[in-house]
Parts: sequence; structure tokens; C-alpha cells
Amino acid sequence: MLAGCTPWPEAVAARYRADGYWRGETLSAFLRERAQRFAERTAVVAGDTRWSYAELDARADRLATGLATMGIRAGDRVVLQLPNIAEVFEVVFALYRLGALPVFALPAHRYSEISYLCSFTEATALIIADRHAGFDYRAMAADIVAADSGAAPRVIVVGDPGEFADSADSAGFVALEQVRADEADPAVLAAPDPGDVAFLQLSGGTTGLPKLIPRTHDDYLYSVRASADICALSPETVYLGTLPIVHNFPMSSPGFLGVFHTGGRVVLAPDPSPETCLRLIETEGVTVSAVVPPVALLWLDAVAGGAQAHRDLSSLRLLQVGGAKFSEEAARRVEPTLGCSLQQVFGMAEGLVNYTRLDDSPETVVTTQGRPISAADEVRVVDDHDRPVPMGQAGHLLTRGPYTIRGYYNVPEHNATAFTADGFYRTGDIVRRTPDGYLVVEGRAKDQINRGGEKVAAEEIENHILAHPAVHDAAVVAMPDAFLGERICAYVIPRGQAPERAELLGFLRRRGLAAYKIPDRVEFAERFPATGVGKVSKRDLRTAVAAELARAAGR
Ligand code: J2J
Repeated sequence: MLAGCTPWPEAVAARYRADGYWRGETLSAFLRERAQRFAERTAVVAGDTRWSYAELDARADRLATGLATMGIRAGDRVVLQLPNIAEVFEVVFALYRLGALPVFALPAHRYSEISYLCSFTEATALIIADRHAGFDYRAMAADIVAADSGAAPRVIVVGDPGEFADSADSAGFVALEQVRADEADPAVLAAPDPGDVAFLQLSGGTTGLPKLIPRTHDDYLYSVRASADICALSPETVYLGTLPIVHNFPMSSPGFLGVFHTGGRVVLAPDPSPETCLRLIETEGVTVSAVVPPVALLWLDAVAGGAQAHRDLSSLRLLQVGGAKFSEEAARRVEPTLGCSLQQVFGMAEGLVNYTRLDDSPETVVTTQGRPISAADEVRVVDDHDRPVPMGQAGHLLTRGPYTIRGYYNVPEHNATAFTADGFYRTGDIVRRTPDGYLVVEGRAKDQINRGGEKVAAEEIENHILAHPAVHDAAVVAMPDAFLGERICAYVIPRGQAPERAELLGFLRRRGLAAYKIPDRVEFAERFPATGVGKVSKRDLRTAVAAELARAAGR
């Protein structure tokens, strides 16, 4: 197994194999097999691009050949940061063909996150788009390469490398177009061990630096097959990808891999807006899609008497909503408004995914976040001392199973507290279990803000704020928000004269932080409320800002 990763105990792994959860398939072989079976069926639709399974497979081979010529080898880490374009699939499967490991970054990430991912994983390459949504990724990549004192990653650009292009006297950026070989060379293809790590997924994070999640071919493909089955995907499935497509939810729950598993079609939406997505549902005959709660709210409002009321959404069978708590009131509106079934999805890139089932009662679907995928998923709901709480009471959710990791990549000290001694992952979520085994998310114990599905580690933002010369101390907490569920409030103790709010936020932006991590509100304070043991009481800060918001709203 990749160095720095924690394997399942041998006896447990043997059981998962014997029980048929782990089948010895790799992600590379997965696409090959589906390409043979579904050859000319359409696999991918993105803008004007339409690729059949055979075409995607052939492209992956040719790109793998080109990447090998560039020197990318089995076991190499490659940071991938692309918007929802067809090339995502080509690149991902080309890397699997080589046995190289994609490190999945989000399009919203900026210098701070991407430079960290490149250096922490010792990436040999960084694959970016030229521009997207008004941002030039090439300039960011140039800064990363310039700042790297060691072996900087090679930069591959989907689109135009522009002024950074490779030239006779400097190894600059190369266009994906030029990397792709004219003919595939089967000699470059690797046959990785299905039990080994296939890629690194980014965790929502609770500490100063993001953690990386190593997922194996075997464990991931089990979750994909089981998810496709639970969601009744078929060759007739047309899946609309609205979230950044390499996020764990649209990748595996059941996501694009679930669709490829069954021979269906993936339509990529360039953005999640109702204008874009409801049009695509109508024109492409979409049958299933996956969204975060704020996007579901926008779609509901656009259809219920809004600008998209005229859309024919009759093809849509299922809307999956997850990534953050979906309010019961909103959940009740889905079926009558959109004319499709709702499925709540409570998952995590570390593993465990819960779904409400297609044949569940409407009450279960609107009031719970579903139940685990697998009979082999072990779930414990415990108090602060790891003792089980009585059924129906809220407690910390711990879990282990055939697709839940046993450790983050290369952080042994953190793993010692993020997992129990017997291998349960401490999710940081507070849940209640119903007698029939469904989970209701009641809150969160981890120091994280869930901003409409986008996870923000408070400590990461605090560290950035603390870098400002006029800041003495900082505490970042969630504040309630009707649309996003939560937004970010930063409490700051100034050092002498308080900085201007706008100046502080500009400082954070210039440090190259993803926009969704920039605090929505800044409050200055002289001191922070303390807990009994003298730590900052974030609970008191959350209560204070919530009260202030309610007062300002005149409630
Ligand atoms: C409340 N909180 C939720 C829900 C996730 C499928 C779906 C989502 C993710 C995901 C995923 C929630 N209600 N319905 O990977 O495969 C919060 C919890 C959880 C954290 C994980 C998938 N659905 N959450 O959101 O790794 O706090 O995965 O621990 O981004 O999101 O975040 P992430």
C-alpha cells in the first residue's frame, strides 16, 4: 500500500473480499470493461462535446501514453483542478491507466490550497484549466512553480498555456492537446493492485491544514456499485452533474462512476444555477441529479412561480440532496414542485454514505438523512467518553466498514485522535438513530463550518487571520443563514488599532484563499468568552452572533 496510508487489518480485508464487497477490480479495468460492453452508447455530454464509452476509453489510453512520455509514472501524485468539462474524465482515467494517483482539488481553490496540495503530496504534475469563471489558473500555477524550492510540478493546461507555454529554452506549461499521443502504447499501462490506493480525496478538514483521504480501488468501487443499485441506475439513466464533478458526492454517490457502472450517460452542467440546469434537464432528458441544499432551494423557487416555471421536467425521476442538512420544510416541497422523488444523502469523502431508499415512506425521506449503504457498515452513536447513548438520543457518530478509511494520508499524530484504537472514524457529526436504523443529523462537534455544503475548517481560517499584523487573536464560528444554512463569522481581537474590515478581507484574498472560505462577517472584540477550562467558548460566540443577527432582523 502507498506509504503513509493505513491498511485495514489483514483479517478484516480478507472478510471483505470473501463476502464479495471487494472484488479485485481497478478503476482502469472498470472503464475498459464498460467500454467493451457499452461501446457506442454516449457516456459523456458537456457543452458541444459528446463522447461514447469507446471514445472515452481510447482517449484515456492516448493521454496515458502522452503522460508517460512526459515522465509521469505509476505511484506519482498529480494534482487535478478542473471545472466541469469532459476532459476531467479523460484525465482521471488516463492517470488510472498509468497507476498514477489523482489528487482531487476543487475549482474554487486558490494559491493557498493548491500550493499546499502540490508540496504535501510531492506532486509531479498539476493539471489546470486555462481560465474559468473569470479566474486565470495559469497565473496561479506560475506563482506555485516559482515559489517551489524543490522539484516543482510540471503544469499541464486544458486549453491555452498562453505566455507560460513551453519553449526551446524553458520547460514551461504544456497544453493537454499536445500531451495526448496520436496512438496509444499499451506498454505504458500499469496494472495496480486493486487493494492499493487509487487517488487522494480532500477532506472537509477540521484543523489548520487540509487532510487527504486515500481511497483504494476495491473499497471505492464497492461503494459505487452498491450506490448505483440503491439508486436504481440503469443504461437509461441520464445524470446531471451540477457540483464540481470530482467531489465525492457526484463522483461516487452514485455519481458519474455509478452511471458508468450501469452504462448510462453523464451530462455536465458548467454551473448549478436553475437557468443552466433546468434547461439541461429539459433538453437532455435528465433522469437524476445531485445537489446541495442551497441549490435545491434555488431550483424550487425558480420552478414555483419563478423564471423557470415553463420548463418540462417530466424526465426527472430523482433529486438527491446532500452535503449539508436539508431542512424538512424544503424537503417537503421537492416532490410537489419538481415532480420527482427526493433522496437525502448524508455522506463523507472518508467513506460512510447514508441514503434514504427509493421505497421509503415520504415521512422517512423528509425527516431523516437515510441509512448506511451496507450491512457491513458499523455505526456507533456515543457520548463524550465513547460510551453508547440510548437509542434515539443524540451522540457522536463513529463508523468503520468496507469503504471507510482507517487513516488520513501521512498524518500519524492526527490519525491517533481522528480514529479510535479499534479503527472507527470519528466523523465529528452529532446524530440520532431511529429504531429502524436511520440517521438524523442533529449537529456537529467538529470545528468546521458547513457553508451550503462547502466545508471550512475554522482553524485554517484563524491561522490566515492571525498572519495579519494588526490581529492579536481570532476565533471563527458558524452563523445561521436561511439560504446557505451557515455562513462564516470571524471574531477578532485586534493588536492595538483594529484593522479595517475590508482591508482584513482583502488581506485574506491576497493570501490566495478559496472565496468560500473568506469570512462573511467580522466582529471585533476585546476578549473571547472562555469555557470552564479556559479555552475559547465557540458555543458562546455562535450564540452571540446568532442573537445579534436575530436582533438585527427585528425578531
Ligand atoms: C447533514 N450534514 C451532511 C447531510 C454531508 C455524499 C453526500 C455528501 C458528501 C459530503 C459525500 C450531509 N446532512 N445530508 O462525500 O459521498 C456533512 C457531514 C459530513 C460532511 C462530509 C457523499 N451530508 N454532511 O458532503 O466529505 O458533516 O462529503 O461529515 O464534503 O458533510 O463532507 P464531504
